[in-house]
Amino acid sequence: PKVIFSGIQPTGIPHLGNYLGALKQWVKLQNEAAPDTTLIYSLVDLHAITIQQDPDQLRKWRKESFAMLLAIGLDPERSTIFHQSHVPAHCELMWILSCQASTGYLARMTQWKEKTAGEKDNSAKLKLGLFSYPVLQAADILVHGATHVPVGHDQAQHLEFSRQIANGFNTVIGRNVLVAPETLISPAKRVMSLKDPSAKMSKSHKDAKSRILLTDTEEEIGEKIKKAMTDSLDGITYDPERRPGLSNLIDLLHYTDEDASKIDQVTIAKELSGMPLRIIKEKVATAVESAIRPIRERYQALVENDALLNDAAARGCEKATESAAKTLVKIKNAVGLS
Ligand code: AQP
Repeated sequence: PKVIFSGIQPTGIPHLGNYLGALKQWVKLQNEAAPDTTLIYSLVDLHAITIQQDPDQLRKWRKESFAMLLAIGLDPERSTIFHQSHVPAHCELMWILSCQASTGYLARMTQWKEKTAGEKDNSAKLKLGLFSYPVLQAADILVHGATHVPVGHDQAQHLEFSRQIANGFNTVIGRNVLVAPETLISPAKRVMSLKDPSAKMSKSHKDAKSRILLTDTEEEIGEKIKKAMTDSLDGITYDPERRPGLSNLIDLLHYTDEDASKIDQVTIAKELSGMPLRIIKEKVATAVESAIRPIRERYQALVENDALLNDAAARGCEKATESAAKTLVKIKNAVGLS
């Protein structure tokens, strides 16, 4: 049977990129899963602290992110939804895998290179946790024996690392203890920043207008899309290379509008040609608002309900602890720790 695992960092309210690139697919997988498929979704708070966080802010984000996972349609009875730090087996496996992981391989990770660019001569500032992040990510996946991991395009390289570490570990041990998971890349492309369409939409970017949060009001969505960066070329064409801002808006229409989802982006651009950009932006804003509205409304009710959130988190912790223990015992046994 399939075991599906994925995670999201509780580093802010999830944005449209997180939703279209990952969370929407989590819900679809849940709703279409065979009865014997296990679904495990984690709020990876230990990953969140690889960057300095304010403790009160992090506490708030953990709760809000949990509420958001329920608001998008995850069902805590069907799926295991939990805070990573509640299940110590993730860290235990991480240590065991760290003893196999190659530092050369980790140093070549794009995310490490990007996040540390400019700091190379200042090793006191380069943190071990950020460097070994992919090992913890591998542990998250492998400790549950995940067979399938749905992620956005930007995570493909880390997933390849998890596969390699699983295969490497099995080779050293001489038998298949760990499952090398398959990557399920989300059908949606990367959603780009509304302010700098060469960068992905991100929770941590300093300009809040660069992203649409799943809690944004209709007015906020309209305003952000109205101000989204496009270009001054004539006409409406779908050309992500030369016209990344406009193409990002066409992508958003494709992923959020019922009719536009049935045709490809080049055809959408043809249908829109002749319309003023202002009208196109209004169409995009309307489609995004109708995709987000039900989520926002459910979220508002859930985030107030501490009892429900605490119960769901406790239930998730219990189920995840049980799932992780099964693999951890086999691994400890394989390396001589039991
Ligand atoms: N812009 C994006 N387009 C499509 N998918 C995206 N994901 C993130 N940004 C986009 C996918 O969301 C899932 C959870 O991401 P994460 O919480 O691990 O954070 P991240 O990938 O580091 O991106 P964020 O949200 O922008 O956070 P910060 O700013 O803190 O780095 C992943 O499956 C990811 O692929």
